[in-house]
Amino acid sequence: MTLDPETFAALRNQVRRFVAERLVPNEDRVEQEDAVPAELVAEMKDLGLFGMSIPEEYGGLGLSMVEEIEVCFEFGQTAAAFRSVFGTNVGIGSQGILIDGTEEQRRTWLPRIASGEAIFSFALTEPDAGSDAASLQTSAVLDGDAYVLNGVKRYITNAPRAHGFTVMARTDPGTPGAAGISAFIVPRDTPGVSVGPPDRKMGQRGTKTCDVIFDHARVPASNLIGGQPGIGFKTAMRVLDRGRIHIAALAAGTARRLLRDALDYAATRRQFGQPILDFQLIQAMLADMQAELLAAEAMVRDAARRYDASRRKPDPHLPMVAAACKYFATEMVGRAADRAVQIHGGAGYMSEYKVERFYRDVRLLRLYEGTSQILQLVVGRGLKTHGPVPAP
Ligand code: COS
Repeated sequence: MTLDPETFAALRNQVRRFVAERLVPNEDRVEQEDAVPAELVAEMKDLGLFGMSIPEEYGGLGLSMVEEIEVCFEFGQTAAAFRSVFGTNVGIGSQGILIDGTEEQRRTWLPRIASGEAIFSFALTEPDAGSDAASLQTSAVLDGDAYVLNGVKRYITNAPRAHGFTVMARTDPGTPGAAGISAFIVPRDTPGVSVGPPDRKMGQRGTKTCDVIFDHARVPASNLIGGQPGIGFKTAMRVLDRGRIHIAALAAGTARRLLRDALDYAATRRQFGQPILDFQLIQAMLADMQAELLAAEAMVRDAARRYDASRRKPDPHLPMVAAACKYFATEMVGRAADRAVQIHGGAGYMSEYKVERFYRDVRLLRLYEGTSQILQLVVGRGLKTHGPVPAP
């Protein structure tokens, strides 16, 4: 789905104003309180952000990927916690249901996810299954008309406030690896489902992650995503292909903010009798930030176009495109944050300057939804199987 250009331009301008006028001024508050203020969450719901990727027929805004990444570019320009409030609803929490769910599952869950009434999380990672997702051990055993889930999921974003989870679990203990895995919709109020204490993290204050524990949790068999066991790993991988483009856009957005902050600082900070912006070694760092930012934005836009096209005609190169895009953009924003701190000098190490916070916040982008090394592997394997990604 794509909005008409005028409607989308209006939405993007609204988001841009919301970020500049409502979110940026509240960044310090989020850092201090380790929470996103409730009134801002309500405003995000009113803007329709929780359902931006969900088709209109299920109550969402129905943005295409090409449109969604433009919203991500805007949200990247403020503290990561704001996007995280609705990030799992838009991405990894809902997309399994949309991509592979039955029509009944979509109609039951997507409208609540789109409105923000239900917060949904994606539960794949376990204590002993991170990058090697296909080795997950959470079990789901069929017992009459229900599956009984047992296991622990780790570092699950938005789990402390979630109303439901898409959970990958092993339905066939005799089949190791990906083929024995199925995906389920698990409401938080299912007896036997509990969450651990919030994790303490390096950065991204205001975002929430924790363990999710399944102790003989009975889930109706009708909550098996797609109604078919054994396809859950592929569902998870498709969800992550999409999520990786979304995260890449976020990384590019944050690099834009870092460039702005570094440029402003360099223009006002004076040393040796002149603004440090006049020094060529400072200009070189800014030029590298600018060049790499332009490359990442172009790459994300290309990946999003390919994603939308792949919805109409499957593209075997898409996992490589998504992986390469997240790999480049998230590594790029790591370099951008490092340069921004360097340009700030000693001030860049101090908490009152925003670059110190972004430096910690962006570190996560190279880890979640596929580490840089797993993404290299996806591209490398793809090259062996499918050859290079064709030119656009
Ligand atoms: N789309 C559709 N199907 C996919 C796919 C994709 N993007 N990627 C893999 N598959 C399919 C494969 O085609 C294979 O199917 P067949 O057995 O029918 O051929 C199956 O899934 C298993 O794939 P593969 O053999 O590549 O699995 P591996 O165990 O080797 O793992 C990696 C592949 C490492 C790439 C995967 O485990 C991964 O992405 N790990 C990172 C997990 C992650 O990002 N975690 C973050 C959690 S969210 S914060």
